[in-house]
Order: sequence, then structure tokens, then C-alpha cells
Amino acid sequence: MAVNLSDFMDWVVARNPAEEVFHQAVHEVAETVVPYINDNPIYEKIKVLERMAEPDRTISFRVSWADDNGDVQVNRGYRVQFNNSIGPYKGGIRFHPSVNQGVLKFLGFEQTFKNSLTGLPMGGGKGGADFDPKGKSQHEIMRFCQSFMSELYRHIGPNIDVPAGDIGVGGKEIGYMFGQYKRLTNSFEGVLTGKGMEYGGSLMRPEATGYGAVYFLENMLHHRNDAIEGKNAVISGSGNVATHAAEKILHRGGKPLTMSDSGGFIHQPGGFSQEQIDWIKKHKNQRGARISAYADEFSGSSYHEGSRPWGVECDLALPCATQNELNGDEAATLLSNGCMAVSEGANMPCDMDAIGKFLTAGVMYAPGKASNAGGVGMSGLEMSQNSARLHRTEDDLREALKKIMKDIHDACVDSGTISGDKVDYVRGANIAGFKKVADAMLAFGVV
Ligand code: NDP
Ligand code: 2IT
Repeated sequence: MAVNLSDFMDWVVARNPAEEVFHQAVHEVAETVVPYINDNPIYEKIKVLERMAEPDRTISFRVSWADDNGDVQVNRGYRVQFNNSIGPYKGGIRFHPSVNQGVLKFLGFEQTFKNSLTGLPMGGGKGGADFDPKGKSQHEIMRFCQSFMSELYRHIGPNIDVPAGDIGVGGKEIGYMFGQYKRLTNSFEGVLTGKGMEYGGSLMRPEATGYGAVYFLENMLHHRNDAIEGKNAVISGSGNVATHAAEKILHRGGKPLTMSDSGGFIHQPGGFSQEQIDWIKKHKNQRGARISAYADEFSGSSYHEGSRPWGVECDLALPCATQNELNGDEAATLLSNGCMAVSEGANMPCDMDAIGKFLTAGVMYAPGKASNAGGVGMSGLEMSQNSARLHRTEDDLREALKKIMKDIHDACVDSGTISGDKVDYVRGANIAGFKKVADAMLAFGVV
């Protein structure tokens, strides 16, 4: 019997009440994958899509810690181990007050497809806590990370589940968590990625997501005989992904015009220089620092409180902050301003309405599961360096990252070409990501 998209989505919504972002992520995949399943009925016979939409397990736990005043604080931690058909669970940890089970299920679901696209043996997972690092001291963040790992450590391992960073979790937090894991298990192993260079980290991991999103953009433009040079790019966010995306746009001769945070955006007409990007990196490295301070530091720039950057005229857009940060009206504005390509650095930053508008207009639109896969791709290379106990050079890893992004681009072209050089990257990424996981599940029988 053929799968019916609306019946399938009714089933997903009924089973996962009040998890709207999870419904959204599943819907976006199901829309393109259901017709493919109906053309290949073996997948329907083994209920592969239904099984993929159900995490292997969801772990939730209490994280108690004492703040600097000696008051006890209680947060909730999670790890969603979504699918390990093609490798150990792999995906980041997010610390943000908006974290809940639905958010982590959407991220874990997306991660399964993304990791499959990298071509490396990694399953999908995601974790985090509703902890807000803003306004916390370093000691408070360290104690929180230690308490979080005191529960998480029993569920992870280099061949089981390998977490990494995400919003609110960067090199410092990974260090605190790795230190606690090592203390609890008395084992030095590659259980986290995004580690410091002194203790098993990989060169290029900090840069990989942002650079990768620009490499993907470059591949899309090349496919239409075009290039980044001379083009204006509007970028949201000002964290790890956004700052490295801006840097690579600059390397390619483009002009990164904006960055943002949850308070508003900054606009630097003519584009940020390397020095200005370095200032933002350093400034925003202090958790809780606001991007508004940039406008006081650099004359000629402006700060727009409470707004997002999508109204600034541009050729290229890179949403690199968070989910659903670009809606249909903002997509329409980008299109009327002449935006020709969108490469998502964040996970699911464009809502369904925005995606529909980009696809209808026929502009190049890369979904995050394809365009931001460089970060987890480099994490996969960090895992293999840890297993082999060796260290690859920066040049070698940069070339490896470029190849991963080109291979993902080409897989999208293979599965998503509409006609000539027109590609539906959503369909391409979903089908290419789905196939490998589905075929592994097929091989395992019903488990
Ligand atoms: P960071 O914590 O380094 O930066 C997050 C940025 O996004 C900050 O500028 C932050 O502003 C902004 N932001 C966060 N939440 C919101 C919100 N609700 N509204 C507006 N702005 C917000 O995170 P990353 O750069 O690592 O992650 C950014 C995105 O990229 C996320 O979607 C993440 O899942 C995705 N991603 C990250 C990867 C990685 O390797 N790090 C890999 C692949 C995807 P503020 O300071 O005000 O909170
Ligand atoms: O969303 C993501 O791909 C990440 N946050 C990175 C995951 C990883 O394991 O490096």
C-alpha cells in the first residue's frame, strides 16, 4: 500500500503532541521522500519512514548545580539517540533556555540525514539542556558542564555516541565536559569532538561549519557558472558558524554585510574586514556579550535593535543563528531585493513558507542538512584521527572539507536535478541522505 503524506503526518503529530519543530522537520523530509518510497515499495514494506521518525531512545535527566551564591539550580538535560544504523550516534549539544525534547528531536532527526550525506560512518543524535549560559560566570558554566556530564557519561562512548558543540557549547564547554568524562571513566578516548588541539582535537573543526556552508554555496554557484566574488552576503548570527561563514565569504572576494544576535543586527556597508570579523569573534567569545557593542567600536556601521538582517539588499543570504529565523515575508523581501542564493549555516533557519517561496522563485536554496554538514564532517575526521592516534595537517583537512562539501553538492544534483542546471537541493539532500540509512535498516531486518 502506498504511503500517504497527510496520513503519515497525522500519525507523527498524534504521537508527538506539542513538538511543532519536530513535526516541521519530519514534514520537510516526508514531502520529498514519500514519493520516492512509493516508487520503491520495499521501503514501505519495512515501514522505514515510520521507524526513522521514532528515535531509538530519548534520555532525559536532572542537572543540579550550585551557583556562585551557593543557591542550588535545577535544569533538565537530554540526549536523543535517534538512529545508529550507519555508525555511532553523533551530533551536538545545545545549551539554551529554549531547549526541550521537541527541539532536540527535530535536531536529531535532521542530523541522521546530514551525517549520512557526509559519506562518513556516523548515526544521528542530539543533546542539550535548558541552561542559559548568558550571565553565568565561568565557574558556574564549569560546574554545570560537570554536573551535566556526570549523568551523560554512562550513555556515551567513542563507539556508542559522540557528542560535540552547538548553540551555547563551544571549545570551553567541550573541555569541561571532556575533563569530567575522563575523571569519571578513567579513560582518555575520543568521546567528544570539537576538543582543544592539546587533547585530541582536530585542526579546522572550529572553522568547518561556516567554511563548509560557503564551500557549498560556491558549488551551487559554479553549477550555474557563477562565483561569490563581488557579491554581497547577508549573514545572521555572530557565533561559531556565522563568523566563519563571514570570513570565508571575504576570502572568496565577497562582501559580508551583516551579523546579528537575539537582540538585533549590525550592518557594515562595504562589508566586514578580517580585523572586524576577528573583533566580533573575540567579543562574542565571552558568553553573553552583545553584538550591539560593534557599532560603538566601528564607525560607519549601524545597529538595528530588535530586527533581523533580511531587509538589507544582497545577492546571497546565509542564515547562521537558529531555527525559524527567516519567514515567508522575509523570503519575499530577499527575493524582491535580488537575492539569488541561500545557504543555511543553521539548522532549519528558514520556515516552510520561506522555503516554498525560494523553490517557487527557482533561486538556489541549500537546506542546512546539506550545507552545514561540514562541521559534523570534520567531527567525523576528528573521530578517525583519535582512533588512529594521529594528527592530520591543516592543508590536508581543508582539502578534505572541500571534498566532503563538493560530494554532498554532487549527491544533491544527482537526486535533485529538475532540468538543465536547475536543482531542487531539498529533494536531492533528503533522498540522498535517506537512501543510505534506509538501505542499512533494510539489511538489519526488523529491529
Ligand atoms: P553559537 O552559540 O556560537 O552562536 C549562536 C548565535 O545564534 C549567536 O549569535 C546567538 O545570539 C544566535 N541565536 C541563538 N539563538 C537565537 C535566537 N533564538 N534568536 C536569535 N538569535 C539566536 O552557535 P553556533 O554558531 O554553533 O550555531 C548556530 C547555528 O548553527 C545553530 O542552528 C546550530 O544548530 C547550527 N550548527 C552548528 C554547528 C557547529 O559546528 N557549531 C554545525 C551545524 C549547524 P545570542 O548570543 O543573542 O544568543
Ligand atoms: O548541527 C550540527 O551538525 C552540529 N552541531 C555539529 C555536530 C557534530 O557532531 O560535530
